[in-house]
Amino acid sequence: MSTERTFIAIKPDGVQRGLIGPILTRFEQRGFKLVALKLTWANEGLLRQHYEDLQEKPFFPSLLSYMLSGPVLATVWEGKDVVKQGRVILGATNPLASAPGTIRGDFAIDMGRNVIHGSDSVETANREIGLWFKNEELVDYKSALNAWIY
Ligand code: 3AN
Repeated sequence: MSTERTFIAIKPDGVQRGLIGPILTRFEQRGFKLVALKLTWANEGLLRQHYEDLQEKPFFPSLLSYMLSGPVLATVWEGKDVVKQGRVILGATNPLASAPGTIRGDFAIDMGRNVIHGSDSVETANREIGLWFKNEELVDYKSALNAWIY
């Protein structure tokens, strides 16, 4: 069984808008296993590391202040192809290109308030999980549901 993992974060707008429940439900219903979850107010140092590839972009200051504006729900999910599937569940970065049925396609209008983050590759996922979680926060358990999903 796949132990691929991805990092999914509900951004401050998603938390404030009460979208935690509906978003977690989509990952659970798809069959992915939750292995870590915490509500946390990120600091600038963490966000600069998280978005290190975007530091030179003109929108970086507004991205930083958006991500610092409230708590974020940080999660880790496990399962087959979860990195790619997670990106499909999220929808495109620009909500204009996000299909209805995706999280951004259903809940977002503006690229600067696009509700959710998901890792874009297995390598990025491992890096992001390491940034946001300590090893002991990743919970090791057997999901009884897995026998019905794989
Ligand atoms: P994604 O979150 O879909 O992986 P990235 O990593 O390219 O997209 O961008 C990270 C975040 O930066 C996006 N989620 C969005 O909030 C913001 N962002 C990306 N591109 C733009 C842009 N052109 N204008 C404003 N914000 C942007």
